[in-house]
Amino acid sequence: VTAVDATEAAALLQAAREGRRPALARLLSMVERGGDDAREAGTVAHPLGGDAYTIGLTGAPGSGKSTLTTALCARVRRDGDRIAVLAIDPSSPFSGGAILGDRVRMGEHALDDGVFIRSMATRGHLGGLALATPTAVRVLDAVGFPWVVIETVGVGQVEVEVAGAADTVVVVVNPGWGDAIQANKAGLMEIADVFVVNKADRAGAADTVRDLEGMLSLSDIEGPRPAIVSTVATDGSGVDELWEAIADHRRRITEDGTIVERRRRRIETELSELVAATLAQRARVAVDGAGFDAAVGEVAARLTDPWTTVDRLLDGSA
Ligand SMILES: Nc1nc2c(ncn2[C@@H]2O[C@H](COP(=O)(O)OP(=O)(O)OP(=O)(O)O)[C@@H](O)[C@H]2O)c(=O)[nH]1
Ligand SMILES: [Mg+2]
Repeated sequence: VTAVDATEAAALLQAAREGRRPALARLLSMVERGGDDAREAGTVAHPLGGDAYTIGLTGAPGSGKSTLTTALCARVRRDGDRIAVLAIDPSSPFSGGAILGDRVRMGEHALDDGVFIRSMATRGHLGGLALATPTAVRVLDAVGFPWVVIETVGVGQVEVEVAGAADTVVVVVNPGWGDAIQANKAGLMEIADVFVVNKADRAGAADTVRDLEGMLSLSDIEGPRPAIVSTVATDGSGVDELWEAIADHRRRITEDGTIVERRRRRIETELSELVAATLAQRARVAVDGAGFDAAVGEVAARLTDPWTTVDRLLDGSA
């Protein structure tokens, strides 16, 4: 893979803005690779963004997130708006199963220029998902998608954080004893702006709604209560209501101004993470791989402490 320079990134972005999908796909691959490539893509995109509205969609594996997202795409297309979907780190990124599954499920939109769907897997490099996602959104924003859905599995701290860093956060649960409790444990209660009880064609949906209401009334989360919507994603039931709930939330945070605060906090988190990743990278470069390993060995052997070592690593990196 060859590095892409700033002129090339700008040319790719221009082409993507003119509707050329291969150019957009290449930009997102740059973001996935991280490092300098991600920086080039993000740098050209950043000044052109700011108009996209982001929806985070998270929940247990198999709860119907992708099916719901497909239904939401259809809903958005009825209004004539364009929509992009980032399916982050699908459960089995390398088997091809999840990605292929997403394609098949989202197949009804495959020929629609107004819908762009992309799976992203960024495990293993510095900053990973937490850094790649905001920059991928930046690119889609700059390309002119007014709606961007970020789908993550609601398991694992980073996945929950990534979906939680959206303008409206939708948490998907299913009927069944304990699903709401699991969502609570995974930290999804705190981030939800809208709850969806999907697979409402199965027994127990009303009980799950009650569980959620009960938990919400016991919680000490500030601000208005999240809406709870029941859906059957496979036949589209409840999807209009879900879209209404998202639109209501958007109206509310726009009117009371909290959207500005949300977006600022997001940038704050991103900057902290970027500083940490940049410093970690510099420290490693300053001492080369063997030097870093040697530093690890010295701390492990208690020849020195971690703080002194960090000072030394960063001193050499200025
Ligand atoms: N009965 C029923 N099945 C559903 C419903 N929504 C989705 N499914 C099915 O549930 C399965 C999982 O759906 P997905 O949309 O792939 O779920 P997901 O949450 O995106 O899954 P991961 O991305 O793998 O975590 C599929 O077989 C869907 O057809 C629903 O409302 N009712
Ligand atoms: Mg999915």
